[in-house]
Amino acid sequence: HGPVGLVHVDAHADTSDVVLGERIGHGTPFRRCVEEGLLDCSRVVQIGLRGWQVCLRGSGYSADSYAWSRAQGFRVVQVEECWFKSLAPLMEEVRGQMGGGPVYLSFDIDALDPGFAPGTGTPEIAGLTPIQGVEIIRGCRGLNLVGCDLVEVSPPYDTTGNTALTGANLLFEMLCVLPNVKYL
Ligand SMILES: [Mn+2]
Repeated sequence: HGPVGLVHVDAHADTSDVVLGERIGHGTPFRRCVEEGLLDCSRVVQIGLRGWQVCLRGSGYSADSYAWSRAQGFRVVQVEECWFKSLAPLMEEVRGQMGGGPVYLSFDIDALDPGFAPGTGTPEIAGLTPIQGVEIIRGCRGLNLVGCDLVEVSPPYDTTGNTALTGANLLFEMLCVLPNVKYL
């Protein structure tokens, strides 16, 4: 596809250079993507970012992750901009940003509030609601989506199974907005 646009939904930017001494890890993928020329950086949006504890702890994570994102041309929508409102208007803007080029959708379950999805390794309070998650995914309808994922569901922490239920339903929503899906 060449460089793709990216709709990244997450509590964390995942743009660190090195985490706990490792360049390849769950906190570094989008730094590596930029280095490898995989992203059309003016068509990247990161939604739901917070993760204050990780920044303050400073345990190998970078505190300036959002500044680095913005310096690449990413749009950063911190979670405070999402509180108490529908994200349908935001997604209208995102569709304008993405245009008709190829887009990848990456959804980290920890973007949601841990009250809804506690089964994950780095929970952060004050997150998105499942309704907002669905609004984001449905807001991708009409984009040239070329791929998508749902990451960071951790069964050992998911004592009720509710996180898996929510993750599975978000994946179903993604299948419903993928273009060119052959319905059997
Ligand atoms: Mn995350």
